[in-house]
Amino acid sequence: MPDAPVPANPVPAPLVGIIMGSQSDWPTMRHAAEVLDRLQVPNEVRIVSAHRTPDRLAEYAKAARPRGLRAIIAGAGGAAHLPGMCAAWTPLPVLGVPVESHALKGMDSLLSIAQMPAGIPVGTLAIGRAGAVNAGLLAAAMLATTDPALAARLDALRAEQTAAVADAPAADAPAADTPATDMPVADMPATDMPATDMPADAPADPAA
Ligand code: RP5
Repeated sequence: MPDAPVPANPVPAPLVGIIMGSQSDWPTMRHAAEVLDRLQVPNEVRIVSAHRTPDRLAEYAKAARPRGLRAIIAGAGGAAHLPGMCAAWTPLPVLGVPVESHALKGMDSLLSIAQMPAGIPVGTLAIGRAGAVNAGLLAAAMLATTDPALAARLDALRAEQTAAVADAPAADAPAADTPATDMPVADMPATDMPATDMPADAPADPAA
């Protein structure tokens, strides 16, 4: 009996799970996925709401470590209980990204995620895009402690970032929403390895 054909480019199992409470969080959380893709860290994205889909959250978080995930990035806005509830269901490190809310500009999200009572930690990042980018970088740095190739890619990314900083400001530079010192992840060349596992229940790309 002939052997089953081996796929030419098998999709690597995800190591980082990116979850968010709502489709409306995706414009923020996509930055975490982009950083992980750039660093060739296999990742997956899901909408998992602590209050609208509580059973989905419990199932996702409890299965995360047995499935091989090594860290979870959870983004939410407003009451923002998703990261804390996720951390309650899994021993994996959970990184929380406060999504900017309309009512309180993300201060509600930030305080809700940061102020976990002692015993169940959530590593809290900055509000919005900066937090999502840094959550991706931090998850990668955690994995890089046991992955020298990934550590080298992280070093290269930092060197690239350093090299992109001009000595002096350009007088005619256009005003930008994104500070020039922010990591230009969106401008970076895509890797030839699509790391993101984007299933049917993943957030839709608003640009698509
Ligand atoms: C949270 O409520 C989500 O994380 C989102 O940031 C916020 C608003 O959700 P939508 O009403 O836009 O779905 O659960």
